[in-house]
Amino acid sequence: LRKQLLHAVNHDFRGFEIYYQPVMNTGEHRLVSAEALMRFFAPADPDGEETGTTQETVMVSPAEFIPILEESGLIIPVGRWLIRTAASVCKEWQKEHPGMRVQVNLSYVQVAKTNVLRDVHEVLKETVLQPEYLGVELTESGYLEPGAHFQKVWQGLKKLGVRVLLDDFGTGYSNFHCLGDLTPDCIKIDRSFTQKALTDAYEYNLLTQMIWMSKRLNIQVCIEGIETMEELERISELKPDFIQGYLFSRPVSSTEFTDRFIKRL
Ligand code: G
Ligand code: G
Ligand code: MN
Ligand code: NA
Repeated sequence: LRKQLLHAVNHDFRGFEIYYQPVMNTGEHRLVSAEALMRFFAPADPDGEETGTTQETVMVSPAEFIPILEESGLIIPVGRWLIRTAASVCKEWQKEHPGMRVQVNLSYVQVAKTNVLRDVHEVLKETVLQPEYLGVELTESGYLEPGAHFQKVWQGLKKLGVRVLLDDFGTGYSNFHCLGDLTPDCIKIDRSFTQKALTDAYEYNLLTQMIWMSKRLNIQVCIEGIETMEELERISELKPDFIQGYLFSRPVSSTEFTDRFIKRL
C-alpha cells in the first residue's frame, strides 16, 4: 500500500479521490456545505501489467492509508492537493449554489509537521475562494493539552478568515478545555455521542445541555451520524445549527454530489 500511495503521488495523484458528504442546516434541511473525505483506489492486482485499459481497483479506507501518509511524509503533498481540489470544486459549486461551503479534515500530524497555514493561504489565493467558505476540521488527538504550536496554527487559521471546526467533540481528545483555549467557529459532536443520546435519557439531556452551552458561547454545533428520520426528528428538537449523516447521503464522488445536490431542476 505504501508503494502504491507513493506511485499515486508521483502520477498526478491518480487513485486518490475526494468524496463529499452534504452538511444541512437544521431548519429547512438546506445544503450549506460539504465535508471532503479522502479515498484511495488501489489497483486490485498491483503486480499485474499496466495495460493501458482501465484497471480494476479496490477502495481503501482513510483509516488505513492516512497513517501511512502521515508516517511517510506523503501527507504533505496529498494534503495540499486535497485542499486545493476541494476549494476549486467549491468555487465551481458556488456558480450554481451561492454560499456553498466546503470543509476538509486535517490530522494533528499535518498541523504539527507541515506548514498548513502557508498551504491554506496559497490555496485561497490560487482558487480565489473567499476564506469564509473554507472550513478546516481539527481534532486534538495526540495532544493532552492544546500545545503552543497547535494553538498558533489554530489562531493563524482564524486570522486567515477560514472557519475552524472542532471535530469529534465528546471523544477523549476534543474536550472542554478546547472551547476555552481555542474558541472554534463550530463543534462537531461525534457520532458515538449522537447514538448514545438516542437510546439513553441521561445522554439525551447531556447533549441538550452541550448544545445550549455552545449557543451561549456563540459556537455553532453540527450533529453527525443522523441515519434515520426518527433520529432526525429527535435531534432537530434540540436545534443544532447543522446536521450530517447517511440519512441525507453517504460521502459520494464530486460528480455524484454535483448531480444530486448542486444541480437543481
Ligand atoms: O470517510 P470515513 O468516515 O471512512 O473516514 C474515516 C476517518 O478518516 C475519519 O476520522 C475522517 O475524519 C478521516 N479522514 C477522511 N478523509 C481525511 C483527510 O482528507 N484527511 C485526514 N487527515 N483525515 C481524513
Ligand atoms: O472523524 P470524522 O467525523 O471526520 O469521520 C467522518 C466519518 O464518518 C466518515 O468516514 C463518514 O463516512 C462517516 N459517517 C458520516 N455520516 C455517517 C453516518 O450517518 N453513519 C455512520 N455510521 N458513519 C457516518
Ligand atoms: Mn470530520
Ligand atoms: Na467527527
